[in-house]
Amino acid sequence: MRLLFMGPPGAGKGTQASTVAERYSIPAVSTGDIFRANVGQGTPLGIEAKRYMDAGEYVPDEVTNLMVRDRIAEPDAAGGFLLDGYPRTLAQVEELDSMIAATGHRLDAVVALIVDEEALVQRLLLRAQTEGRADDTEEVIRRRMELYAEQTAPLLEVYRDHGILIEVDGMGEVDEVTARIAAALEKVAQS
Ligand code: B4P
Repeated sequence: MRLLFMGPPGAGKGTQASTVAERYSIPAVSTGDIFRANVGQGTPLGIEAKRYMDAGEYVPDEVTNLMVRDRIAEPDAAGGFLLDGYPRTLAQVEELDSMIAATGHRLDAVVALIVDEEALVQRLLLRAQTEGRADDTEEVIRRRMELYAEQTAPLLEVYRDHGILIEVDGMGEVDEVTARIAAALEKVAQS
């Protein structure tokens, strides 16, 4: 399976990705996690990414695309992968299309998690108390939402036109959302 998880900040992408990836025995690749790991290790990529992430801005496409290209070329992704938080811009969509086409495969499904804006802000403010992420302040959260609406939400239409978009209600308990995603993907696996 080659899957994408999309949705605004706090929609539950990272929360759900690991469970779903385990179910299909594919790696869950989160661009946000890779950036954070690099920030933590103080690598040149981390130093560059941190400037953007702390402000709630997207890391430039050329940096992000190269990182994803390298990651999905690794042997564990040969049989499939779940990308969480990528693509986020039209340039990333185009780049991903060419990466996948070069391997002779195609995307199986794009799962979009739908959650009310106020619930998103509350989830992220709660996470701020437990994890202390630099980009989980209310001001930065609002900027991330704005950027999502401007640059990423329109991408859903691209995947809808390709007939591979699955919209899932992301409200409610984590387990309930997991069950909804599993039911939707089961249909894809059977088709
Ligand atoms: P991400 O790490 O992708 O951050 P995110 O959008 O907040 O999603 P995340 O996966 O962490 O949170 P989730 O919704 O699961 O990106 C961070 C930054 O990295 C971006 O702002 C950008 O700067 C950069 N970046 C990443 N990818 C990029 C790209 N492709 N291009 C350019 N820049 C990029 O969960 C949020 C919280 O909600 C958690 O605390 C969770 O416990 C809680 N939660 C989840 N489901 C819940 C539920 N059902 N009920 C209650 N709480 C729930």
